[in-house]
Amino acid sequence: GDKQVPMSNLEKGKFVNYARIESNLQIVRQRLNRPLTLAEKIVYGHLDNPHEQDIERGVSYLKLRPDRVACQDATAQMAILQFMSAGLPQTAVPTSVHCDHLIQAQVGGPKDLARAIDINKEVYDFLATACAKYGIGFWKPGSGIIHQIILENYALPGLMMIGTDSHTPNAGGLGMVACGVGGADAVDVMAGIPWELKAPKVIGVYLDGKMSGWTTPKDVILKVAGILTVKGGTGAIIEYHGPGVESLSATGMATICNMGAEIGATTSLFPYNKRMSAYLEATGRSQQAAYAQEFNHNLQPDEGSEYDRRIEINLNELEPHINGPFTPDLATPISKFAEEVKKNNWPEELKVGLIGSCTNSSYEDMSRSAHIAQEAADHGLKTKSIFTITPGSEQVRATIARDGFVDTFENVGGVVLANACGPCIGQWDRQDVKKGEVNSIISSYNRNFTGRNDANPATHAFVASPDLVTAMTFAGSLTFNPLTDSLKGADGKEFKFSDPAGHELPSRGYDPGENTFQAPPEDGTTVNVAVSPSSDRLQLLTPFKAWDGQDIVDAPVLIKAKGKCTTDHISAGGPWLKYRGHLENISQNCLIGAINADSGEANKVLNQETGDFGPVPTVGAYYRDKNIPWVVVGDENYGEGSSREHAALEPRFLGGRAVICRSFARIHETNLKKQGMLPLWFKNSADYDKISGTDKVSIVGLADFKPGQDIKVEITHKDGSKDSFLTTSSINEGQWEWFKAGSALNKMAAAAKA
Ligand code: MIC
Ligand code: SF4
Repeated sequence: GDKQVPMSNLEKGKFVNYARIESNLQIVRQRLNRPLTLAEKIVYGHLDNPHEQDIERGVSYLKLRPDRVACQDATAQMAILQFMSAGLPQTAVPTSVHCDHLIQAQVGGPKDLARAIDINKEVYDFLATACAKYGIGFWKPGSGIIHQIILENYALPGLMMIGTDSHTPNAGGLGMVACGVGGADAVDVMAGIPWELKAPKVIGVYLDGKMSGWTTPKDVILKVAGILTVKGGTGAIIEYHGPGVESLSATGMATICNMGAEIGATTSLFPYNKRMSAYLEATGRSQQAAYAQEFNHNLQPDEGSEYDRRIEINLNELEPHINGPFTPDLATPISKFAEEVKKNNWPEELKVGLIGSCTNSSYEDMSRSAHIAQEAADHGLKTKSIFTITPGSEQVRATIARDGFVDTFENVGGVVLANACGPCIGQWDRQDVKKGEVNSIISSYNRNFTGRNDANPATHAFVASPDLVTAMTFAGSLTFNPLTDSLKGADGKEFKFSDPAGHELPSRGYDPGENTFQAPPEDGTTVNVAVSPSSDRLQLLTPFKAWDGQDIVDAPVLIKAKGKCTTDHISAGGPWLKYRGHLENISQNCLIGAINADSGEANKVLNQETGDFGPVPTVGAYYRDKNIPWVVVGDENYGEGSSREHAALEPRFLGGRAVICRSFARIHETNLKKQGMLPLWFKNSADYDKISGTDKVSIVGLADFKPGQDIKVEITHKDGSKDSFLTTSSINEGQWEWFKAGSALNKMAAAAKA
């Protein structure tokens, strides 16, 4: 029925639209005439035009109408700057902004937060006023990490959300199709334009058995990451199902969905169940839980629906895993880990254990870690490694403070950091080791790319469940296996940890803590959004130049990147986050982490005009100022990781025109297209070896290009000899228009004028 159930307790007059899903599915079912997976039901339930939309998994581009948009502070600045250029009075769908990425961990929660509010005042003011003006809910610094706040307040079964952060899929723990996107995609939806997504394939993960002991939901995804690898989920939604699902809490399911980002999945999803309704009720949404129950037929996969690939995991047999170093898909079961540490010469001493982050900071996670810490304390132990705890939200922080877990952590030497991303995104003033010193850390976070947490490329970062992280900090060693090994208590007696136990939900209910939400005023039209021309943090955007209709001729290869080139390599986090609203300034970090395939070095490339070597951004800007277009060459899964569109905006700003790779990560490929860059795929992957950083390339036949066609690339080597190869692309008609206009935003502006 057309019930009026609010989408959240914070937004007036916005209602859950299950009726649209129902009617869309009636149409789609008639057309497809086959059983549908859960992912398909929700995705097709949000089609803009269910009658005419082509629907072929892995092939068609779908036009979708998401229910909401979420942005975090490090990506919202660029998204809002772009939205401002669209000149609209309000966002077309409910939107929220979350201040979480810009808070550096130094000494502990309250002091770090106060310092961040001071240092980032200009940016927070900009975001707060823009949110008020455009009708966006604003979550102040200290409120918590975007994905935790979304789960607590906005995520709902069957709805669809896009978010300018790659871990947006966290909301799949409540049965929502939630996808990470670049800012420009978010702007489309905020401006009332449908969101475009290649119809996802669906990978089914069948969970059998029951979770117990030291095994946690985190281990499900660590295992899946080992199976699928960092690019195995590309273009697919991962749909979990089977009897094992019942043994997972909603927040545990969220952990699994969150880290689907690490395997490139479009999103991950669980069918609606009792554990979800329990979480909805605990977070003040009984009405929504009841409505979802009524709608349950559309929140489960159809009997007989088919997956593009099927994986089976028996939870009875699943061991805890530790993944890493340097990549989240290097999965090792705990029983083999000590052996691997020795074999690979990974530094055995564990310097730091970090729990929390958007992946693992639920009440349940914290209660299990506190249980482990208390047991160690009962044996008179303090942690041997540094131990940090980041609560995911103010609500989790207040609740674990009330219930005594904060005391437990602090008693054993733990430091409770601000409710924010902190060390997860390199916002960490780490003092215990020097840059360049080889060392190991382990976290309950999700990614562990080189240099991510502390900007030290010699740090070996591992990821595991909060349970393992907590236990290992008491041993101070990577070779400790709490399932089998003992520790010596203060009394000299050996003891073994018992199985961790925790609480899915707080028995006394959540304590909301401080109110950190700013609702937009009824009418924001008179609010003034200020961007100072002299600011080094914020800069209004200047439109990129439209394409001149000519081929790209003799463009130097700025860098041929070797191996893993994530968005952390292309646009690093940590200290650079402060320039996320200032394109010119942040462009100084463009590709500085990428490894030059010709030399094996980072941030040193040949300037083909002068013959000198220089930093990547300097050489890029040199070419730009001489009107010389340039290109980047990359390997597999280029742009893996973050949704940050800066990784596409920066090369474009510095005069880049194309990126030629063996393969791309989904969000980054779209971000490049949006900003008027050409993402081209080597048709024959071996052609990567034909090209070097001393070559010039011409991209030919562009004037006659039609989507679907190959694009020819001609190379001139340094010695004058020539080569050529073909590239493919996933550019469709609409996206080709973006390239021609110079960017998607230019195209939108032109359409608005017409
Ligand atoms: C990350 O985990 O890498 C981030 C920082 O949250 C990014 C977003 C960003 O770069 O601002 C992400 O995951 O998309
Ligand atoms: Fe923040 Fe880390 Fe989560 Fe990204 S992965 S949103 S940086 S906590």
